[in-house]
This record gives sequence, C-alpha cells and structure tokens, in this order.
Amino acid sequence: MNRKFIRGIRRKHPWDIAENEVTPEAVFRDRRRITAMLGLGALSASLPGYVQAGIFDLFGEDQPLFATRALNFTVNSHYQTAEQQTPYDKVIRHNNFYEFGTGKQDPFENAQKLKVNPWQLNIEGLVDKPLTLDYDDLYKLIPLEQRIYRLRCVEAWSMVIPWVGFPLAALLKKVGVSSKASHVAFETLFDPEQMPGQRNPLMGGGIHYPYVEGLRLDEAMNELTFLAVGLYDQTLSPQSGAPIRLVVPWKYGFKSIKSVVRIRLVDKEPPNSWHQLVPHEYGFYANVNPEVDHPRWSQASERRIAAGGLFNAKRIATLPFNGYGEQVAAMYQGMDLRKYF
Ligand SMILES: Nc1nc2c(c(=O)[nH]1)N[C@H]1C(S)=C(S)[C@@H](COP(=O)(O)O)O[C@H]1N2
Ligand SMILES: [Mo]
Repeated sequence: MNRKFIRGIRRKHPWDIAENEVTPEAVFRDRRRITAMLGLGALSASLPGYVQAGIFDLFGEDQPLFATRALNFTVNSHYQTAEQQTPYDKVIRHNNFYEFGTGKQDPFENAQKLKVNPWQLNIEGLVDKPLTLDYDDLYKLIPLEQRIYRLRCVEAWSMVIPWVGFPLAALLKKVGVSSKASHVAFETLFDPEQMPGQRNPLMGGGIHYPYVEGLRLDEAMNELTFLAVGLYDQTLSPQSGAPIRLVVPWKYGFKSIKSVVRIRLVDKEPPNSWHQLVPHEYGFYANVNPEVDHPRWSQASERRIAAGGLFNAKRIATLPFNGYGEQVAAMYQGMDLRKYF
C-alpha cells in the first residue's frame, strides 16, 4: 500500500495543503491498542483495507519512541480553559514540522531519534548581556508553569494544549533588551543529517531552511507569548519542537517555531519562513482572523481536534485573535489587519 495514498490527497505543490488531509492511522492510539485490535480477528477484519495497511505500517517501523520525562511546574490559574483538551496522543501524532516531512504523521514517524541533549539556545543581538542556555538551563533558569492554550493552524484545524514553560518576557528581562531593538527573530536548528526535510527539498516542502520566525517587540513581551519545554506533564517530544519551542496562541500556528536555537533582538522586521515561501498567502503578523480568508479557503471556522477521532472533529467558529483579543487587540489598534495579515 502506498503510504502517500494512506495520508490522503496528493498535492500539486507541497504548500497546497488539503484541509481534509487526515491520517486514518491516527485512529490507533498506541501499540497496545493495536495489538489488542489485531487479537480481535473479527474487528480487524471488518476494518477497511487502507486502515489495515496502516496498522502494518506502524508495526513495520518498530522504532522506540523518544524518551520524555516528567517535569515539575506550577499551574497558572490565569491561563486555563473549560474547553476539552486535545488528548496527548493526538498532540504528538498530528503535527506540522516540515523538517521531518510534510505529512501530518511524518514528524511522529521521522523525529524520534532527534538529539536534544546537548542543546544550546543563544539569546543575542541588541541585548545588554547575551546569554547561552544549555539543555539543563532550559528547565531551571526560569520557574516552569502550565498554561492551557488553543493552537489554531492556518489550515483550519485546532487543538487545546496544556503547555509547560515560561513567558518569553521573563527570558528577555534576563538579557536586557536594548532600546534600539524593535523586533525579535527566532531560528530553528539547522541539521540536515538529523532533519531529512532539510536535505531533501521535496520532503521539506520547499521551505528555505533553517525555519525562521519573528515577532514585533511588543508582541514578544506580551504576557501570552510563551516558550514551552513540555506538554501535559512531560518534556516535549521532538515532533512537538523539543527541547524548546515558541507558543504564540493568538497567531496562526506557523508563528510557533519549534526546536529553537537562536533568539536575536534586531531593529527591523525579520523574515519568516512561510511568508518567504508564499508571500501572498502568509503574512508576517498572522493574527488569527475569521474575517480574512486564506486565498484558497475560509478562515471563518476550524476543526477542533479533541477526543473522539480526527474524523468527528467538531467544526466550530474561529474567534478573532483565537479568542485572546482581550490580551492582544490593543497592540493592533489603528492597523489595517487585512493589509497586515
Ligand atoms: N521549525 C518549524 N516550526 C514549526 C513548523 C515547522 O514546519 N518547522 N510548523 C508550524 C506550524 S504550520 C504549526 S501549525 C505548528 C504546529 O505545532 P504542533 O505540531 O505542535 O501542533 O508548528 C509550527 N512550527
Ligand atoms: Mo500550521
């Protein structure tokens, strides 16, 4: 069975993402369940052929999962939600991380061996005291807290994720931001030996690596802007951006850059990878906005991936700034958000 076919519709261009591109394999929670299922002859026989092929694909890989460990953190009561959280299992099996392939399950399949220790995160540029954080510092320098945020991908799916980490502002305070700085630039690890999408342009979706992102300084200092080192109570898996990734909950997911190695304070708007690749479809600001459609699809609603399988993900209305207007709308007063999309 052709794996590309299992994943769904083939694209003309890597960036032509079919909104209904979901993975039947994701129905299967874990190996134990798969084994149980295969034991139940009648049930597995009743599954469609492409799903059965998916089962054997999973078995065929038979690779150990990346080892995460439990984190200590406090729960920040200001950032909770009554919404149903996306199960851990889906958070780590349905990802965008083009360094490991463009399919939603590719990062799960291809990222398990990423080496994250040792790691170095450099904070540099227009700062008073440049800082290099080693792997252990990521978990120690600033007290860890849990925050539950919505994550809204530009492809019109969303999740609700309990992150563990610290505000970016707390880190920027440690280095002292120079008065000349106006923006913050972020960069993902560049390591083609470990990241197949970086050595194979087809697999990497045409993105010019390293993946880069940027924020205006006031956005970077906003209370919501978060650096995550974990989700649920565990350290991040590679597919989620281990060991440290940005989370900007009022913007489309592509701003939330993974596996960050460099944070640079600069004096002009930095480039961002999706804008570089398709400038008329992806802007620098990328604020979630139900009134500004993507040129090829509506942004008025989204499929919320929660419990119950990707296929019955509920379609719900998309909220301006992903529901975080109270905390962020003031930053954009007087700006034409159709022009600065
Ligand atoms: N380095 C890097 N960061 C990335 C991406 C990527 O391809 N490479 N994809 C982005 C996109 S499009 C989304 S929606 C989110 C997805 O985060 P998740 O897989 O943890 O849900 O990661 C973002 N960060
Ligand atoms: Mo995305």
